Amino acid sequence: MATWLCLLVVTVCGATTTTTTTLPPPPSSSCDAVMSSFLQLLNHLPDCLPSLNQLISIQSEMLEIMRERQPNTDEHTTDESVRPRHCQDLLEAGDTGQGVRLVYPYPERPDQGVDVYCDQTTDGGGWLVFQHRTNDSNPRENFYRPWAEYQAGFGNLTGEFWLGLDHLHALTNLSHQVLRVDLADSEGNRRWAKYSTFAVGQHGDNYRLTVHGYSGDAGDSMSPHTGVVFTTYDEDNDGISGNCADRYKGAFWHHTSDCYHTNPNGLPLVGPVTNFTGIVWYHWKGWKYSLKETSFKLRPSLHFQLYS
Ligand SMILES: *[C@@H]1O[C@H](CO)[C@@H](O)[C@H](O)[C@H]1NC(C)=O
Ligand SMILES: *[C@@H]1O[C@H](CO)[C@@H](O)[C@H](O)[C@H]1NC(C)=O
Ligand SMILES: *[C@@H]1O[C@H](CO)[C@@H](O)[C@H](O)[C@H]1NC(C)=O
Ligand SMILES: *[C@@H]1O[C@H](CO)[C@@H](O)[C@H](O)[C@H]1NC(C)=O
Ligand SMILES: [Ca+2]
Repeated sequence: MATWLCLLVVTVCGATTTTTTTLPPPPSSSCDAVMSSFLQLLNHLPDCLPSLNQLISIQSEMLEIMRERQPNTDEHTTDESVRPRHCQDLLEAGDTGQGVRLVYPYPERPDQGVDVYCDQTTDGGGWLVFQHRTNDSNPRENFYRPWAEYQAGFGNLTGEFWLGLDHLHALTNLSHQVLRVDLADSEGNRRWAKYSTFAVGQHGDNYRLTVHGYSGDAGDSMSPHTGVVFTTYDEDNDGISGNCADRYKGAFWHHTSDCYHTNPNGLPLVGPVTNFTGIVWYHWKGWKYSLKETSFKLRPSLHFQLYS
């Protein structure tokens, strides 16, 4: 105890006071030497006191800061370091509301906010919706759009929309993400698919898709698309002769075997159709059925990364 106190006094006085010019040398390992240093130091204690007070106040400030850094205690702060990066951050900060929210997914541009749609009710919440089709929209949004618009995003966040490939890359590059797809047919049936890994590459690599780890009841129509890049009617990256996005009227990560197993950005047809241009999830309804609703959403797979 005495040794500890002695070391503390030496540290504090040595580090922060300039008035004590006659400090003894650092205590040796011998207990006697330590004790004698301590006794000498007692003479300097009045000089030490302001420093000790300073130390104590610094310590309590640090404790305060550490408390503030704990999750869930800093709800409505505008501190840059705790700005929400996606919908899961908002949920953990206590914002359980469904709807449009501002998030900051660009670490290199911390002030760039992006409006997104948060789904805080499905499957535990925390989902950031990046694609939505529904025939409740009147009129239907046009999804037959060029490359530049698929990069930047389009549509109405409270109706039908595509969030945009640049935002998707930023969001999936922050940390590992899970993909969830919710589907509805015109008879009122609903199905879902979830993928434990989902990432969208950078612009220079044409937003290459990584998706695997299926679970759900809709069937796995997404993992056949893993490893391929994005194609629109005016930007053909699909690796087959002809353009899949033009042929099937839907921009997507088209693959080289049959173009697609899901075509969520296809024409807004509803129900059974005679061609292959609809909003398709092959493993549920086959090629010739256009879904009434689709919703693609992402969420961090490791929640502890949120406050790293
Ligand atoms: C977006 O969609 C909602 C719901 O369909 C509608 O109320 C709103 O007016 C739309 N906003 C725009 C700008 O079209
Ligand atoms: C983010 O992107 C960089 C460069 O493209 C890559 O090296 C890194 O693995 C990505 N991180 C995640 C979590 O996807
Ligand atoms: C949506 O599709 C259903 C058929 O499943 C149809 O009855 C309904 O009128 C459509 N709604 C709109 C707004 O077009
Ligand atoms: C596909 O069929 C639907 C009707 O089922 C029609 O509206 C659409 O124009 C057709 N698309 C093409 C490319 O033929
Ligand atoms: Ca091609």
